[in-house]
Amino acid sequence: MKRVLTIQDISCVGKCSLTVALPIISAMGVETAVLPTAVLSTHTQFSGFTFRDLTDDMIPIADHWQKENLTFDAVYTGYLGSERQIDIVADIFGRFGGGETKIVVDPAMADNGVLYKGFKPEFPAAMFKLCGKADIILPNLTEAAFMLGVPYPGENYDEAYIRKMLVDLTSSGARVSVLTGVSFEKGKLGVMAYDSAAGEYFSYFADRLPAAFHGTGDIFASAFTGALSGGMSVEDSLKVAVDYTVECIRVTLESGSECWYGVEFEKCIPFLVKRISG
Ligand code: PXL
Repeated sequence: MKRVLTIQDISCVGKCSLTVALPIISAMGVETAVLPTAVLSTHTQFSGFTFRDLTDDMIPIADHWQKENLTFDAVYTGYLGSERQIDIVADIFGRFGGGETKIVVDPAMADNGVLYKGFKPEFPAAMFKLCGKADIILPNLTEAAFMLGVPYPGENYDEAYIRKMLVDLTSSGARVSVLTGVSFEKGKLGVMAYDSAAGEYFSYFADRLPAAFHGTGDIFASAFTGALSGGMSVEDSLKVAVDYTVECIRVTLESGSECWYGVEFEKCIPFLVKRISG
């Protein structure tokens, strides 16, 4: 059985990070080991959340796994709360990466042109360095702009702009860069990717639905990692992740019982399982 390690926080309520990665990757038939970086009562878009930092537990946990000779088919990181956690994650990549193990970094730290609450302006540069240790990185346009130190383009860009951004992202050292939430045509939304080893671009779009929900980036990254570690190509894994994310948004809109902090990804797990079964 394939085994993924995912490193991110537990937001007890909020339909993001580990409460999304665990069910999605497990449902895809991949064992999901977790390294929780912190426990929050909710994600940071709520006000008044509690925060228990688990940074000091990360190295002892990794030490134990090494003693047990555990290995992973992929290591996938999402929201990380501090530069110290980034340094520890880089160390963990060194211990468990290499060979056939795929490293996936979702630099979850910003959206809609702004950094999430609590991040200092220096944080994106540290995250960009971590991206350099990844096989595949999955930023949205805001995160890419922060890491590259360029203004957030909003909706004012064309394909040439995105291609350049993708190439610039691989200057970190990441082999494949993926930009999420890209649109070149009214009514369409999707992803564009660049494989720096092959010098090839790839894109995949779906119908844009009339709503945006928090947490869909984590759903996308989890479905992508599950598909990739299950043996699919990067391109096919991106298609699965786009299709699943769009289905989650569609079902949530249809249900009429939308909650502001997330989509009804749970209802769409049968769709996902069917989608990867061919
Ligand atoms: O969805 C990304 C995410 C993960 N974890 C925490 C967050 C957020 C986004 O706001 O606050 C704690």
